[in-house]
Amino acid sequence: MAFENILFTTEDGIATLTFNRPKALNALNAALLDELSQAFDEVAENEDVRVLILTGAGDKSFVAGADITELAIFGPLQAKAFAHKGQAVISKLQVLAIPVIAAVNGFALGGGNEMALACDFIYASENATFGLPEIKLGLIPGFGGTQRLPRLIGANRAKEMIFTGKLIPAAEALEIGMVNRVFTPDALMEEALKTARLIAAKGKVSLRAAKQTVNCGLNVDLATGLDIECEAFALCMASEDAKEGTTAFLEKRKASFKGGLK
Ligand code: CO8
Repeated sequence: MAFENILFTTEDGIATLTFNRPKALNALNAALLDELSQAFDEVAENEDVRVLILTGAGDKSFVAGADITELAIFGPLQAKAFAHKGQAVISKLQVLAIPVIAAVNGFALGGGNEMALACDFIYASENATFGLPEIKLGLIPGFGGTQRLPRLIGANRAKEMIFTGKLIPAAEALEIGMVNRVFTPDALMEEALKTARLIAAKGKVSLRAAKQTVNCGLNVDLATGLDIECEAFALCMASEDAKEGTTAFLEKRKASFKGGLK
């Protein structure tokens, strides 16, 4: 499938997916969501992709939300179907086995903020702005924001953002723990790539196990989470990567991970 609303490239095991409707501040319309779904399938099927970075085309916006020109004429049933569609695509993103970094380079509003929340962590440029402004449209977040934001920053802070629709700058997003790090606009992509390269050099099996274990653990009690960790740890031990990593340490050399189970 040729993409018209996103750019999708892969280099040295790092895939970069760029939302590409800059005239509409990269708003999410149905066509873009279909392309995203396809791209996430391609990432999931391609064993050579080790890390995915999401960003927005242009210097003004990551994603300014769902496309309001489409959304404004929905009846309740169409709205429900569209919310389901967006949630399904964003859930597909969240369950990707590989690490995903959001490089937020401007507005990350509504569905755009919700997309970033489903990534493993967010880097932001100094000019980034976050928010769930749906309440100002007489709506509520519909792409997972009422669920993922409270889990990340706490119910009280999430409610304040959702009830007021207030937009917050990158520095505040950093302070409340929504964003991991903030860079100058020029440095953002290079820093995201730097971290992606650092991650991509690690063992494939242990990376996947680490992501899955953290994500599964967030939805269960501590004892169950610790059991999940034990099982995943044991699985890692069976990998070539674990053999290489421990041997390299003992031989006082840098590990060279190739991935793959024995
Ligand atoms: N949808 C469609 N077009 C958009 C959107 C959007 N979300 N955001 C911006 N645009 C368009 C503008 O209409 C404008 O187009 P044009 O040049 O043709 O007039 C162009 O992008 C540039 O925007 P502005 O001129 O407004 O740029 P400013 O710098 O003045 O303002 C803002 C930038 C503050 C980002 C402003 O555009 C804005 O407030 N946008 C809307 C933000 C918003 O409310 N987002 C939430 C949308 S709702 C949502 O995401 C719900 C998700 C769940 C859906 C559930 C299914 C039903």
